[in-house]
Amino acid sequence: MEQKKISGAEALLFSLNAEGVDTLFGYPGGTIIPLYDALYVHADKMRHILTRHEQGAVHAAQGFARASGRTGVCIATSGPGATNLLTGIADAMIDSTPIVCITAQVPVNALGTDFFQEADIISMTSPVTKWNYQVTTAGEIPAAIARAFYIASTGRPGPVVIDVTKNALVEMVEGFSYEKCNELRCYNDHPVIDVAGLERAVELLNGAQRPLIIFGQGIKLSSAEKQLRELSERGNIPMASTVLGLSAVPTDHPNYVGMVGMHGNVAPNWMTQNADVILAVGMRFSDRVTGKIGEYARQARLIHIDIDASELGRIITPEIAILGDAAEALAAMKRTIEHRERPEWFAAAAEQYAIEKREVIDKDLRPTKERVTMGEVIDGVARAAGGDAIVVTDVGQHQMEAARYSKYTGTRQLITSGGLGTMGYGLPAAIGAKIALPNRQVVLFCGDGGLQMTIQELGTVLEWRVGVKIVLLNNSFLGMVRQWQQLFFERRYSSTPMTNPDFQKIADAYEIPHRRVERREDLAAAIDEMLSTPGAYFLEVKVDEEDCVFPMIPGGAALSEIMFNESL
Ligand SMILES: Cc1ncc(C[n+]2csc(CCOP(=O)(O)OP(=O)(O)O)c2C)c(N)n1
Repeated sequence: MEQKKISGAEALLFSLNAEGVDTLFGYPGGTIIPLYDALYVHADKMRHILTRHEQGAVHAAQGFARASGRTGVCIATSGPGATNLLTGIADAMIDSTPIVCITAQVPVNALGTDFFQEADIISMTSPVTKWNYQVTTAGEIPAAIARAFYIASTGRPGPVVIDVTKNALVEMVEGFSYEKCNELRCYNDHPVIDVAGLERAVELLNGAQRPLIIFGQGIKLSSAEKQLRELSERGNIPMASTVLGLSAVPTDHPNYVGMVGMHGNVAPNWMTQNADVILAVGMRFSDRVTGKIGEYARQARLIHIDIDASELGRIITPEIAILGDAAEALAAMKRTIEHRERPEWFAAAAEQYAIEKREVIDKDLRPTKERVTMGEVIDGVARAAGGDAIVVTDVGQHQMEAARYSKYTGTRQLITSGGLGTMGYGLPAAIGAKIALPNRQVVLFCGDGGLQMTIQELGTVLEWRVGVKIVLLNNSFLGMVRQWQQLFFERRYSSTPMTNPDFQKIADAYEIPHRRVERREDLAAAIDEMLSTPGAYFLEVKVDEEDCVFPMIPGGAALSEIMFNESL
C-alpha cells in the first residue's frame, strides 16, 4: 500500500477501504473537515452519502447492514453531530445491528475544556455500544478500525463508536499498513458448543408431542435459515417467528405458523402456551414476545440457544441453555432429530388460525367499512410485489400491520426497529437498504407521525435518486398511541390527533412521483403504478382514522388474554 506520509484522516479512509467499505453515510462539520477533505481528494475510493441529519446517517447505516449483512458505517462531527447519532446507536445495540460509527472529537489537548462542539460521546455511548474507543493519535487509527469491524460484526453483532480527536485526523504518519483483527483476548466470538446439551435438546424434541420452535433474528445473523428449515422439516416441528426473525422462513412454508407476541398471530401464541417442548433460538424473550412473564409457557420444557451468554437465563431460565452459533447448533441437531407425525398438534394450530382469520384477518383484508385499512394496502403491495420486496417500516400501527401482512420468500426481507421502537427509523433505513441492494425492490411503510421525524431525508432520496417506494399510511393520528388511548384511556386522545401538511406537495418539492389514494377502488392501480414507475415513488393512502391493530395482548397480560376487538 501507500508508503509516503499520509494524514490520520487518510489512514482512516484507507482502513475503511481495507475492510471492504465503499459507502459511508454522514454529515460534515468543523472537527471532521480533515476526513471530508480526504474523501474529496480520494473520491474514487469511497462514496459518501450526505444525509440531511446525522440520525438519518445512522439509520441508513443500519438499513444498509440489515439488508446486506455487511457492517454499515456512518460518520459525524463532534458535539451535536455525534449526539445526533445516539438514538440510532441505541437502536442498533438492542437490535444487534453491526454498524461502525466514526465521530470526530475536539483536539486531545482541548478535551475536558468545554471546547466548541465538545461532547463526551464515549461516556454517552458506553451503555449502548458493544465497544467504543477514543483515538488520540494518528498511528492508532488502523488498529482501532480493525477492532471496530471485528467486534461489530462477530458474535452477537452490534454498534461500535470510534471517536477520533482532530489532532489525530491531521497528524501525518509514515506509510500505511493494515492488519485485519480476528481475535481478541477476553472476547470469544465463537463459543464451542456443548455437545451434551445439544444431545439432550434433541432427546427432548424427539420425545415431544407438541413441540414448537420460536426463532428470532439470530437465524438471519448467523445465516442459519437453511439449518432451521431442515430441522423443522426433518422433525416435523412447527416454527414461529419474532418480529425481527420474520422472513428467515418463507411465509408459505407448511411448518411456519406465524409471528409470536403482542400483535402476533393467534396460533403461535396459543401454541406457546400449550407446547410441551419449546426450542427458542436466536431470540431474547422480549416482553413484547412473552407478555406476563410469570404466565409464559409455564407448561413447556424450554431449550434456549443463543450466541450471547448474557441472554441465557436473563429473562427465563431454560431447562437446557446452549451457548453458541445458531447455524452450527441447528446443523448438529438436525442429524439426530427424528420425524414424528403430529396431526393433532398441527390441526390445533389450524383451528387457532381459523379463529384469527374470522375475527381479524377477514375484517382487515376484506373490510366492509368505507375507509381503506392499513392491512389492505400492505396485502395489496405484498401481492403485487410477489413476496420479493424488502419491506422497511417505521414504528406504530403500520409497522405491526406490515409485519403481519407482508409476504416473504427470502431472508432479510423485513427491516424494522424492534427493540427500541424508534419512530423516524423507516425512511433513512429504507434509503440505506436500497443503496446496499440497488437491484431489489425496497418498500417503506410509514405513518404520518414517524415520517415527519426524519422527513428531511427526502432530500437524500432526491440527491441520490434513491429508488425507494414510500407508502405513507396516513390516519392523521399518532395511531399506535391513539390505539392505547382508545382501548385503555377511554378515548381521551391527548396529543395524538395531528394536523398534517399536504404530503403530495412535499413529495412534489422533492421531485418524487406521487399519488394520494382515498378510495378502495383506486388502490390496486396506484400500487401497480408505484411498483412499475422507475425510481422513487410516494404513495399516500388515507386510511381509517380510528382503526386498531388486532389481535392484541395488552401490555403485562398473559399470552392467553387476547383482544380481538375493542370490546374484548
Ligand atoms: C422517537 C419516538 N417517539 C415516540 C414514540 C412513541 N410512539 C410509538 S408509536 C407512535 C405513533 C406513531 O404514529 P404514526 O407514525 O402516525 O404511525 P401509526 O401508528 O399511525 O401507524 C408513537 C408516538 C416512539 N416509538 N418513538
